[in-house]
Amino acid sequence: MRVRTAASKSAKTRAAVWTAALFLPLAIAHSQGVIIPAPAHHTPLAGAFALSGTTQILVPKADADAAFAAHYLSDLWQLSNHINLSIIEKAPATPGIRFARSDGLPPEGYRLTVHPKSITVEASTGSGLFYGAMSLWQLLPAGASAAAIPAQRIDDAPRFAWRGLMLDSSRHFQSAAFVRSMIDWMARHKLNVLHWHLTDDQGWRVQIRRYPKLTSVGSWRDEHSYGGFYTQAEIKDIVSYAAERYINIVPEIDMPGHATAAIAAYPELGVGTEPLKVTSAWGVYTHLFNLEPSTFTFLDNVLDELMELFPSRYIHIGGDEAVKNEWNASPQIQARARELNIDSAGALQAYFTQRMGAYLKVHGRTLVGWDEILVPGLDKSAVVMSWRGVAGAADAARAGNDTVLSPQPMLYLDHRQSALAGEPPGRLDPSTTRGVYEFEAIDPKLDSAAVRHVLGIQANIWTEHINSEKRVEWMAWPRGTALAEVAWSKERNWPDFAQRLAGMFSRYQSLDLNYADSVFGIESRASAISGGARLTLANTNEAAGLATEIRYGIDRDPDLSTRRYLEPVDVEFGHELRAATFLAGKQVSRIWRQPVDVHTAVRHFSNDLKLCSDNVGLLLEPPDGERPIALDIMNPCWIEPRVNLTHGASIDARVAPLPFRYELVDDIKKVRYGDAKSTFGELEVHPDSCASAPIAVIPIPAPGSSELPRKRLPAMAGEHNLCLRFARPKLDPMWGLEWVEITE
Ligand code: TNX
Repeated sequence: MRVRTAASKSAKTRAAVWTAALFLPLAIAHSQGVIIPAPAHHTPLAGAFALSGTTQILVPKADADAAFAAHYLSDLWQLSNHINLSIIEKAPATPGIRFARSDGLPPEGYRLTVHPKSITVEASTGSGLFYGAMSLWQLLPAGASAAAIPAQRIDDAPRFAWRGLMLDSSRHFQSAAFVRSMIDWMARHKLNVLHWHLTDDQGWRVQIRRYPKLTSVGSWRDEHSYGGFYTQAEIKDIVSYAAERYINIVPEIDMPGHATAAIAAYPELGVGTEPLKVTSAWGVYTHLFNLEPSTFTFLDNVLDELMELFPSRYIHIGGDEAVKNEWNASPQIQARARELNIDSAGALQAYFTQRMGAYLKVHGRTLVGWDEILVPGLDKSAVVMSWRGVAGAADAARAGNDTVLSPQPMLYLDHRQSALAGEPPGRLDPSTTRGVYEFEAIDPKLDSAAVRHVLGIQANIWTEHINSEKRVEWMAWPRGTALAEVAWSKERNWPDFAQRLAGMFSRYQSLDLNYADSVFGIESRASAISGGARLTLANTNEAAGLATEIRYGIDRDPDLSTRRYLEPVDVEFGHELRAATFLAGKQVSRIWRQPVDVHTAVRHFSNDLKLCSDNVGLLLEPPDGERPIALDIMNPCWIEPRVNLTHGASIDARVAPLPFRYELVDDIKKVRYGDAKSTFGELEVHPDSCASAPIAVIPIPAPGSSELPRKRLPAMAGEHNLCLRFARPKLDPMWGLEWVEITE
């Protein structure tokens, strides 16, 4: 027996826990049902409908929308349940599913009635029929080829008209096929706006016939080794694919800032005299479009082609982070400002916004911009997308402008979604699924007139750190699932949502979505025992209040028959602890594994350490693909807490070079470098405070990832927090601490 429990809980506690677990299924039967987003009204009825592979779907004759919804549903069931229902236009003899038009139901709304002898989806619009179908899809448990669907009536309509996700295809490029798959996932969640961030400093991604260099030059970086763009044919195809699924694509051409790729292609658009390259670092650049009439002509021409491609009423012109250094320093811009009688760079941007808004308006379109566009005098027709928190939205709504909330960090899906090991790279400060779920869009201080200006909410997938399509999926779902519920449903109930999410996870699996299971992830701590490690496991705060249980096995996968985790588990060296989270008898996390060896209890990874500061926290992957490193790029420095140095100690560490690819404008002055004494730099160990004299300075032996030679730390009375930081010769690379191990 390799499992020893560290302490024994009383039989009474155990019995209580088990009783709670046994009663759980009853609680589910009384919940709001299974559908995400939760429908507005849900009424259980008597009996059940027996759905199986022979059930037929009846659609009204010549109703293309109904036929599309029916086919979409049947295709989905084919994928998630391996059943193939036939679609017919003549009433069947056997009980079936029926799509029907019903006037008077709200736009996008639907009624779904399950009777023992029939299922009916009714709506007045195509979108309503489609959403009814998406709800019906979820009534069949994933994987089941037949089920008794409880009779019920659902009357549903969305809370918000704008239920959006933003995809950044500039920083990293996704294939057209991936964008279509993303659209499908949005449609399944009744999300209806895809805000497509198509241009930025790091790449121009939309073909413009009139300006071929925007893509031949502007969509490639690093000497043409990274890039891509969407042809107009691909875009048209994606736009109509989205429209069929009731998703409007709002394209964004960012201006006057985030414009480096365009200026690299056509230098005459820029302010400076130096030629620019499409940038391959992240951050905020000072390159802005200039204010020449020819530049406005260029932008108008680009918008002309954009409007041809995107029928959307809303066109996004960015407007964010337009740092005015270049405008302020340029004699031409200043001369132009005098001509226009404009006395500040801020007012120049307002003029710019107004100019573009007027052009869009003439063409029957509405300007959308990030909250920087909200300055006195902004045209009332402009839509303000608040991202620097939520104040921009409240101010816009009060000013009489429509607004969409997409505040960072809550709805910023480039943040990692938990502090668990195993999250892919991203911004460090976690934005959890629960955090998204608990986001409240309506400021209670807004009066009803202002509330009417809140169009809805949106989560943004910025992709600086999301370099693959699989990772886009991981970052998008299930946070997008939580967003969908907040955008659609008025009621909110986290435990109930978490329960329904478990069912959704099965659908994700059956459709091969690389979703994150962080909500139900397992945190662990290890301490040393003789011959092994004692592992303490817990679910994260997100699961607090949910009836989750962790089950585990040693050298075997956990399942309902393996032990439930109730107290720390001792594992001998050479063996592996495997654990997973279960909710109501269903495994809801992937299997977490901890092989136990002499390092398990003593090795601390960057993610487990405290950072010395919190300026620009990122989780970054070293070029050799080792596990991501958590750090503040302004000050890469970690704290190993409470090390007993009474008898001295040994320190081992592994370090990795991380490319420094950040444009920080003036803040770069605050980054320390050039303080190294050896070729590649040194790891410094400071006791108690980073300002103290180092007790060890360990030269880095090689330019790549490496384990440092072991070093002795001198004896000092008592426990000390150790500050670990690097001296480095140059800005790039910066060193990351992968792990540290301190032993007596
Ligand atoms: C700020 S949000 C930006 C983006 C970055 C993002 C990273 C906004 C309107 N501008 O350019 O990608 O932060 O989280």
